[in-house]
Amino acid sequence: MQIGLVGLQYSGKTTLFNTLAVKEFDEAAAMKEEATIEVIKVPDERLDKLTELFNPKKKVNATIEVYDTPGLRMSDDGKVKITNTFLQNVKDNDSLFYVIRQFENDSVPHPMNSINPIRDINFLESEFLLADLAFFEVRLEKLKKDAQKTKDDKLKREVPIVEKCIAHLEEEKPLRTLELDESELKALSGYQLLSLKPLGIAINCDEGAIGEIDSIIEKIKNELLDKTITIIPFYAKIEYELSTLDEEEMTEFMSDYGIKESAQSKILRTCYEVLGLQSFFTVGEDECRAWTIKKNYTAQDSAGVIHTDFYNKFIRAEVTHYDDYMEHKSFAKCKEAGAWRLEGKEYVVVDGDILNIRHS
Ligand SMILES: Nc1nc2c(ncn2[C@@H]2O[C@H](COP(=O)(O)OP(=O)(O)OP(=O)(O)O)[C@@H](O)[C@H]2O)c(=O)[nH]1
Ligand SMILES: [Mg+2]
Repeated sequence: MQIGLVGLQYSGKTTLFNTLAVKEFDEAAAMKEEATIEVIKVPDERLDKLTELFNPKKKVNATIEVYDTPGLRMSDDGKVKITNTFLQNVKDNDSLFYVIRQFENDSVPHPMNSINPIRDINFLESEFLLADLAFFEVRLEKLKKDAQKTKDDKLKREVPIVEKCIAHLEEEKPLRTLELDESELKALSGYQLLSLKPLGIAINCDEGAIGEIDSIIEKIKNELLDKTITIIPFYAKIEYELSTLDEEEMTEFMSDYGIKESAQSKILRTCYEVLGLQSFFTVGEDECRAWTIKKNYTAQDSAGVIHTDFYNKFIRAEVTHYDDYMEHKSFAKCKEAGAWRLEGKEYVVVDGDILNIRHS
C-alpha cells in the first residue's frame, strides 16, 4: 500500500516525510527531482501488548509505503504549471495526501507568492481533474474505434462508463465523488485515475497558530466543494523536531505545545480510514505480527495475505478477538468463555481479530 505526499513546492512534504520515517533532514535529498520512498512501520499498541504477553523472538508491525514527491514549482513565466513528471509521480500511489501550506516563512517563498490553503487545494483538485478528463477524451475516441472493430463486448461495455466519468469531470467534480458500482470500478482500475484516488488533506499549520487551529480547519472545510475529504492539521517543523526525541520527551513536549496526536499517528489513521483498511494479528512464540487488510476481507482472503498457499489450502480459521484475549489472557480460557471460534472461509474478519489459519 502506497501513500503519496503531493503538493506545491515548500509545503513541507519532505519535512513530514522525515517525521513519518523518523529520518534526518538531508538538504541534498530534499532538492532531488524524483520521488523518494520509505517503508514505514504502522505503530499499533495492541501489537505491543500482544508482544509483551507472548514474548516472541520477533515483532513485525504492519507497514505502509510513503512516497515523498517533489513539489510543483513556479516556471519561468511566473506561473505554476503541472508537469508530466509530477503527474507520473502522483499516479504511482494508491492514495494521496495533499500537503498544503498554511505556515508563514519568508525564507522559503510560496510558489504562488502568498499563503492561501483553499486556493492550493482547489488548484491541485482542478489540475488532477483536468488530467483525468484529458486522458478520457483520448481514451474514448480509441475505445469507440476499437469497439467497432472487435466482437469483444468488454470494450463496448466500457464506452458508457467512460462517458459517465467524462460527464462528471465536466461538471468539475472529482471521480471520487461519482457513484460507481463494482463492475464500473473494475473497468477503471487499470487507469490510475488521479481524481479517483482516496484522498486526505494535511494542512501544515503555522506553529504560531496552534490555539486557532480548529477555526482554521473549520474554515477550510466549509469552503471545500467535496465535504467528505478528511482534513488534518499538523505542524511539520515542530513535529519533525519532536520525532527525534524519545517517547517520553515527545509526549511531554506534545502536551506543552497542545498537540493532541502526532502527525504520524494522524496520517496513518486517516490512510486506514480513507482506504477502508483494518488489521488482524497472528501470534506465537516465534513471531507476533500485524497484517493490513481491506474491511470486507474474508478469513480466506486474509489467509492469502499471509501466504498464497494458505489461501489455496485454507481449511478453517481459529478466531479470537484481541479484546477477548486481553480479558482472558490465554486461548484455553478464551475457549472456555466461548470467545474462541472456528470459522469457515466466508467469515468476514473484524479489526483486531487474532487468526490462526488451519490449512492442508
Ligand atoms: N516555519 C516553518 N517552516 C517550515 C514548516 N514546514 C517546512 N518548513 C520549512 O520549509 C522549507 C521547505 O520544507 P520541505 O519539507 O523541504 O518542503 P517540500 O514540500 O518538501 O518542498 P519541495 O520538495 O521543494 O516541494 C524547509 O526549510 C522547512 O524547514 C513549518 O511548519 N513551519
Ligand atoms: Mg521535498
